[in-house]
Amino acid sequence: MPTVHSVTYQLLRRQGLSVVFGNPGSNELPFLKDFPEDFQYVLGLHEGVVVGMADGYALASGRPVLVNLHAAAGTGNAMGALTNAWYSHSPLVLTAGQQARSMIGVESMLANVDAPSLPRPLVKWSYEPACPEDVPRAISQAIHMANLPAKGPVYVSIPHDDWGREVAEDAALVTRRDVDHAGTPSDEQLAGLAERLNRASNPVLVLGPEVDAEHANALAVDLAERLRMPAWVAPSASRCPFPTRHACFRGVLPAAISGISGKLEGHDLILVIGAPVFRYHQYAPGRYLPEGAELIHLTSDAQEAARAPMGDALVGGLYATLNKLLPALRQSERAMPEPLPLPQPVPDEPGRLAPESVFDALDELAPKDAIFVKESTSTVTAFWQRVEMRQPDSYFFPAAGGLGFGLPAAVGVQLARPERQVIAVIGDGSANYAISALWSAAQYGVPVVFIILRNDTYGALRWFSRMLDAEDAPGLDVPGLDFCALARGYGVEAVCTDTRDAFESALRQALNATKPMLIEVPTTTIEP
Ligand code: TPP
Repeated sequence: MPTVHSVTYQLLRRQGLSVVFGNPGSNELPFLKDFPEDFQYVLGLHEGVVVGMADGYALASGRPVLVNLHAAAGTGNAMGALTNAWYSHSPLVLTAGQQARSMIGVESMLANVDAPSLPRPLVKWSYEPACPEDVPRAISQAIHMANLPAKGPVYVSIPHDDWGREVAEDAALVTRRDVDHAGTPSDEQLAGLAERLNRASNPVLVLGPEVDAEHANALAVDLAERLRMPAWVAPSASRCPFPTRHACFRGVLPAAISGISGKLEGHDLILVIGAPVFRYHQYAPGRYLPEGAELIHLTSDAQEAARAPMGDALVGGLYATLNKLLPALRQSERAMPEPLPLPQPVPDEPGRLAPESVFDALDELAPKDAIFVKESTSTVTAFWQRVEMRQPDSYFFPAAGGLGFGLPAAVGVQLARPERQVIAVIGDGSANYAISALWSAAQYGVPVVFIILRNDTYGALRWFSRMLDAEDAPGLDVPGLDFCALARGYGVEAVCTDTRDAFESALRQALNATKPMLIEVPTTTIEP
């Protein structure tokens, strides 16, 4: 007779979830027992690292990924990382081991009391099967829920005495299911959309992470060229949806209400694709839209569409929608936007590089298809200005701003995309939240180049402290960290470089290496 264990592994294999990111405890051992040889277990030393690695893997592969956490304590440790996975629409299938069924009620050690409530509201669906026989079906439901638009994390709690239970032959039917999404706008909806775009005299495009996730970047370029309109990246960018040296590219919009309407002043139609409207951050109230502008929002996320405070929305598959829309658009005769000027070099200081100088070196030396995982909050603008990104999946930044994403996500992205070099650019503040990801990189031989920008401070918070008139706030500096020592402690080779020449030569060496390397760079502070 098949068991919960055998049918579940059959299901995971059939659905392509054969890489398991986890950190085990006793509740999880019956699931991990007889771990099949065609599966890979990737151990993270903290659940924030486990979810961060899985998040990177899911974002870079576009596929659901299995995570195995330890009961309530493990789930709790994972929650910070889940904020990013939730906002990046990462299809994570989180499972957590539960106490044996008969021991949950008495709240024995490791009982996850009210398990389905624990990860809410950072999951799309959360469940503990009512009986052992329902476990494979529940995991199947979790996989399909995670992967249907809008994608996102889901959670299943599984009592550890369920795995050995026998199930009926028909339980295996669940392993052979395909559940697909098919949603494009109707011909009338498309004609209406095309009419509004064709009629606009000065339209502007705002692109979000879903464009990159759907690999609709080239369609976005066609659209910008067809209507000869500037293309902005939506605020709080977690991915790069548009080639950054294209003439239409304008950069990332500021994450403030007044800042956005200021930048979009003069446009009569704002077309937002694959982003929330909008993901604000700084409190700078003002008008949502510039005078005379209307806004149209295309997204696959019904919640994003419904919660926007302005504009009309069309909910559907972005790739399919753009593909059908483009032939209905007239070629505009407006002048093409002028390309942005390239920024000037910035001089280094003795013993400290300017972050701009680090980015210029990266732009020159990194492979043209490198993938950047970025988590240095004060250098976001400088990075987008200086490092050219051309292809889909070239940039990942924590989608909820939750630090501790960068180091582990870089490991997960590199595992998912071994054919492209991953370069992690991480601040010295950010690096500490999930530093043990270095151990996973070393143990699994994942050749990420880690660059730590050491400005000895929480740079972005220093800037915020001036904005919020709180410059005397304590706890904003992080002196005395030695990342080379930390990296070596976790088994990663490391070097500290304080001149541009030394950095370039370390970078060349790291790019040629077949194992991870960390480069610590003392840097000056800059404005975000
Ligand atoms: N804790 C978490 C988990 N996430 C956060 N975003 C913060 C705290 C608040 N925070 C935002 S930016 C920042 C902090 C602590 C500073 C990050 O410093 P660093 O990585 O050195 O980058 P820099 O701003 O100096 O470029």
